[in-house]
Amino acid sequence: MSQSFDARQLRETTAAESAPTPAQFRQAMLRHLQYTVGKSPQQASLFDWRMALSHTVRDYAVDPWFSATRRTWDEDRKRVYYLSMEFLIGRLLEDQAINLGLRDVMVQVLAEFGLSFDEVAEGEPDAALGNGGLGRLAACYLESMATMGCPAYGYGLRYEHGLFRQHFENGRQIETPENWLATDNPWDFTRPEAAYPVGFGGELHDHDGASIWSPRSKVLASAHDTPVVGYGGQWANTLRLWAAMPSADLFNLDRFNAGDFAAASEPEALARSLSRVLYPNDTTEGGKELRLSQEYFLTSASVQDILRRYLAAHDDLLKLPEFVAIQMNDTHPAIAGPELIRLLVDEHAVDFDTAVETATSVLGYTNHTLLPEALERWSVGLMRKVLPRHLQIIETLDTQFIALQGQAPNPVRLISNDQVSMGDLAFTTSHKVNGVSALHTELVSQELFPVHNELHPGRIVNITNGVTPRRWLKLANPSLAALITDTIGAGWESDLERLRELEPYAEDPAFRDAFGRSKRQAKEHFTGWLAAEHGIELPAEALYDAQVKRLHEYKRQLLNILWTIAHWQRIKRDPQANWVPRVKIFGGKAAPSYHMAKLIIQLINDVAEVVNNDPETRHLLRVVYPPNYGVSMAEKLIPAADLSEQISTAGMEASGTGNMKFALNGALTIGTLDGANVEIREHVGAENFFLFGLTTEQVGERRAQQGHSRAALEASQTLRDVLQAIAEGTFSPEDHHRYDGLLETMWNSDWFLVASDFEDYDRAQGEVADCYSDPEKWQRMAILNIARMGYFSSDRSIREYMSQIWDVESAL
Ligand code: 26W
Repeated sequence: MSQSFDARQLRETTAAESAPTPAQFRQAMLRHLQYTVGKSPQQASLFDWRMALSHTVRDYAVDPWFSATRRTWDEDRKRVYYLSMEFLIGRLLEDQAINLGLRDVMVQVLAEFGLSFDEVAEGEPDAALGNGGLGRLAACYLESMATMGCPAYGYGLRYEHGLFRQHFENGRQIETPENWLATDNPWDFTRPEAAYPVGFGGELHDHDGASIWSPRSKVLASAHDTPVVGYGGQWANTLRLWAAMPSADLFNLDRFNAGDFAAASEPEALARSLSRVLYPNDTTEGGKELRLSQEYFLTSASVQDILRRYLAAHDDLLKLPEFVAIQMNDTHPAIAGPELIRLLVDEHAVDFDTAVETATSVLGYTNHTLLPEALERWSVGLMRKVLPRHLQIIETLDTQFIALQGQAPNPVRLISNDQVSMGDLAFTTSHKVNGVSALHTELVSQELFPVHNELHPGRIVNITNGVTPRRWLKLANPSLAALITDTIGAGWESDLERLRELEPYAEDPAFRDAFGRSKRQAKEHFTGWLAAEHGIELPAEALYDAQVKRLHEYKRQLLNILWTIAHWQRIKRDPQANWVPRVKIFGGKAAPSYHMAKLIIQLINDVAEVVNNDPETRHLLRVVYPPNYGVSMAEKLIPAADLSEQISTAGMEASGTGNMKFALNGALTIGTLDGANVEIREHVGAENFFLFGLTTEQVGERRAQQGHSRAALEASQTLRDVLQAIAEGTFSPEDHHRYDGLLETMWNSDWFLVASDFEDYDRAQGEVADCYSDPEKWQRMAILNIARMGYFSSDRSIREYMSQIWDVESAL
């Protein structure tokens, strides 16, 4: 591509039309193998081939990237900036290839060299720059914004080490550092010219009424860009990840000459740690100074970059809201409000109130959790130490917010009990606040921000989560995707509501058979990988029952494993009965400091050890827990599942997105009326969903009942037998008291109502087995689930953000 090539010409061509011929693709790939990787086909390793392939696919990503960037400038379009401490991206090669219409030619050309795409692609490390739901949602949303032609940037941190690797020793989770950057990342474009100093600590000086902040240390934020191509290759956006760089001119010579060597080299130390590692907690904020510094580093570098880009084409900062929308992915970048106000006031002489108004019109805040321990509250002392100027601004915003509440007896404060509430701050400095499912948004308005909601009616809106059908169906489940395209034609990939056209085929035996075959194919693909990677052999003919998500008590993996023990005990009592063979699949990491979650992991592995080696039952029941669950494992596991476990205590799972991925791949859901389960059940039909458990209201009532857990246990012989077996050391013969703490909690507190929901869960699992014993009925329900999941595309979610919050038009 000669530099003089004008990207605009590209706009007309669709990905398909611009797809190269096998000959062109082969020539381009061999060129990269030789000149970029420096290997001949004879010498090339799988790694070399993957590098050559990635660079070849990348070339095709650059053109839509250039043209999108140019068009956005030329047409002075409004841009969306998605600020997130996490982007759980996974692998990029196949995803980008699919969106560029290159997968088929790629697979074909590789085959000519005797290479299978899967073995080449399997070498790519996951970019695991996130913990779970929030991080993966950000990745799905980036891909959907590009597919929708929404001009956007994702801003995040380029952690050297993503989420830890998990392995088990004697059933216990062991964490080891993740090292995705150990080998070249072909999707990374370094942008040394996009670098910004970020200040930390220091003092404030008053200078004729203006507050001057002189930071104690500064660290350079340097940009690394990754193109995010939309489906169809018509548009591509940028994911800009900041890396902390110690830079000479930030070395504090004065402090050094003053003999304060520690302070002098502080920037170095800080720089080395700021983008070193992702915090592995996904529900407890922990109040660590480095975490706050990471959040500010991300936010300040991003807001500086946003203002630089804006001022390159505009000079009136008060018009910022017409051209810039910033979305805060939870409170983690909530310092963006004070940072934007600081820059407008301190560096652009805008008066305070106008700066507040401008910032509020630019910012949006998405809340992803109601868990009290996950709501960030930074101590005033720490905020003053790290960000003295921002604390000053927050104090002023606090005063204004109190004034807004008039004579209210005890007004809500941004600062209370010597802590800054980042949720209240984010709400106050945003023009729109959204929850991530209808039920969750209701609770956000009623439980989390009732006063704010009163004061700012209409500020809270709901935008139910979604998932990208490109990665989670077209990429992860090629046989089902092909069946769908053969049946209703192509196009559903970017218009998922078209799946509705599958409904009549639920009544078509031929289609049901074809669906059955694609499910079996997905199972063989998963079990093949499981055997090769973990030496675990699974029976193909069984109900694959999966619960894969982060380990947390509210997600109730405990309820699942306790039921599994009860099921095992039942089979042992009556082995001749006509049991549906079942494989219980677990997957998920626990935050390293979350001991109860780690104990539940150990219990699952201890039960697996006994059940899988029980000659009486192992042909009817297996428990598998492949370690290191993440995006790439999910892509293999989810298409293979028959049953999706979404069993959280009602009112505690904000939305869930795994629930959507399973249903989209034809798994039926057993679940509570929690998060997006409620809407999934509404869309797929109550008759195609296995519902159980207390509702959110009933949870509140039951928790208020003294001794509710003991009462529930006394009412369930089945559950008591399970706890008895655990207490007797059946699953921990070498340590009978291993689960005493867990049993004690079950009998005396059970905040997550595992005992109260056990019998109803058991009832629902019985219905699952009965239904699965009628394959025709099951397949009909599964096909109707797929057909009615169109709403849960992240394209629909993004369309709602564009119209309800960002006020941005598609450029396509
Ligand atoms: C400060 C530590 C921390 C880190 C991450 C606290 C909280 C988080 C996230 C908000 C946790 C998270 O991932 N929440 C999940 O977000 C998903 C996307 O909206 C939802 O589908 C899940 O229900 C929610 O648990």
